[in-house]
Amino acid sequence: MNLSQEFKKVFIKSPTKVAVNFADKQISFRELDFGSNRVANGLASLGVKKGDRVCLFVPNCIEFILSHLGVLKLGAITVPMNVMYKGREIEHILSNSEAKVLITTQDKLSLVEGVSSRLPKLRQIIVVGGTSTKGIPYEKLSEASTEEPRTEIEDNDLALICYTSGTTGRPKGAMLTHGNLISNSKTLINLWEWTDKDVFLLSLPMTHVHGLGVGLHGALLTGSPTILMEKFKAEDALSLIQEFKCSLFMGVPTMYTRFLQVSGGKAYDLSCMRLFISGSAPLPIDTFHRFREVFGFEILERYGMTETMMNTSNPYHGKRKPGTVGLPLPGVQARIVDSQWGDVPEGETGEILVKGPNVFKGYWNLPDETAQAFRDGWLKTGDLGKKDEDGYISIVGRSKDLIISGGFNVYPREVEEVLCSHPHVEEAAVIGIPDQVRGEAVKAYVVLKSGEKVSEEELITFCRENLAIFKVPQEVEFIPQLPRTASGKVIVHELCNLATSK
Ligand code: MLC
Ligand code: AMP
Repeated sequence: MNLSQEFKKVFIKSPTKVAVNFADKQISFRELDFGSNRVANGLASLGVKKGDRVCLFVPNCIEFILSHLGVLKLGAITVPMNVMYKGREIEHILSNSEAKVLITTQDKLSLVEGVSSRLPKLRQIIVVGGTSTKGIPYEKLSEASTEEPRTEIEDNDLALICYTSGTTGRPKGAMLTHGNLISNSKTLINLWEWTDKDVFLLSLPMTHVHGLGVGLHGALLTGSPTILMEKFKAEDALSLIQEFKCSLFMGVPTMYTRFLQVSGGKAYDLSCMRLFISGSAPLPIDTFHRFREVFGFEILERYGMTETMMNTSNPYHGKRKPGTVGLPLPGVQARIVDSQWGDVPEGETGEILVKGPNVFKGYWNLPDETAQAFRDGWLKTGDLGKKDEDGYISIVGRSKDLIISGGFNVYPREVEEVLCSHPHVEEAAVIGIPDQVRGEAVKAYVVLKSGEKVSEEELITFCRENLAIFKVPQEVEFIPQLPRTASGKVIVHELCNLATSK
């Protein structure tokens, strides 16, 4: 069983039906099938083989989908890369994944060229759109044959490597197999009663598992048309729902906050909608209630992570409890344990562990980190949760050092490393502070080298040059020294107290 075979069953059932609508372009399921065969054959002619990594550094567009499907058909592995990433981040992902081919857009070429001399494994750069004479134009791929490639691909073969969880300062590549992705998608499709009658609005970036694994794959496995947006904008999303009679939407909590900020939002006719789903970050209870008041829908909240796809979901028919992420998905086991590895009683907080066919194979090329992520076959999520009397799980915090801003993960260590690479910075510590719209924002405490001077703006600009925008500190505060324990560890809660006392 592999994703391409599973998609194919749908493609041949409704070949002429619109599969994706993007801006003024439409593509049918047959065109997706044939177009992705062309990409696969084009990539094969460049030497891409089963198991090779192909990095997609492209915003949401039809070429992204064709490229991803083409990569899968060859048995190669898609490495999606957030288009907000800057040189340092790009270099790490391309280098660590040893990607053979990079597919990108013309406006990203200068960023890529800045690092490509240090990437000996990167053989080809394919450029979508534009008129650049650099790289291979994407159109060249679409000149290849439409014949279906013949590759043996098994459940346990890798389909995706998604970079996440840089607790060590550098993101790690989570390896997801065809089996992981198919089993999880099918479970969600059944649970959420997703069918080919649905029309799906996809505005999440397809460079993360929420947009790609849950969103796009779900639509392709059900045969429901996808109305694709390059980027989320609340007013545009509401207009598209109305225009295309969408029935299904998935978003991060920030998107729901933005919907509620649309003036005259109530005037949109959303009677075609069946289900609004939220995940990737905690949905504030107030947002759940206000969304019901204004738009008349109870948002269904679920919980997942890159390493596992989805773990729990509120029910489709039963009670959706705000502030909870619902029940473990069918086939997924979840435990909540204390530090002694014992299950905590109902209502008490512990770390959430998960086990099931959704759980990833490990971190690419990092056997030690992979081993540390598991214990006795259970994945340690680093999320702290508790169960109520009905078994619904609430996420109450995290034991891992993580900030989630707008649904994107920020690992303090990575930001601290960038700050410390500034010539005037002695040391830095980064924390998450509450943010009305994005849930959390990044704040940095910085100690300057003796006698040096640099302004908050200069450091923010420096971070903007080196980090994706969502990782850039919103505030930088200069302090004479960082609070530390006797053993030299930064006392994060003291910094948090300092931030809240402001
Ligand atoms: C955007 N900007 C941000 C930002 N996001 N700045 C700081 N933090 C962020 N998180 C910048 C933009 O570059 C822009 O800058 C300005 O803010 C306004 O951008 P916007 O797009 O209009 O922002 P906003 O309305 O706040 O919406 C942001 C968003 C985006 C929600 C569309 O954050 C987003 O796409 N999030 C999705 C994250 C996601 O898919 N996560 C899934 C991970 S998988 P300027 O300078 O141009 O004005 C996972 C597993 C699971 O977690 O369970 O799903
Ligand atoms: P990522 O590594 O980007 O996949 O992010 C995964 C993390 O996002 C999880 O470990 C949780 O901390 C968080 N997360 C995902 N969904 C939810 C949710 N519904 N509520 C709270 N946190 C969530």
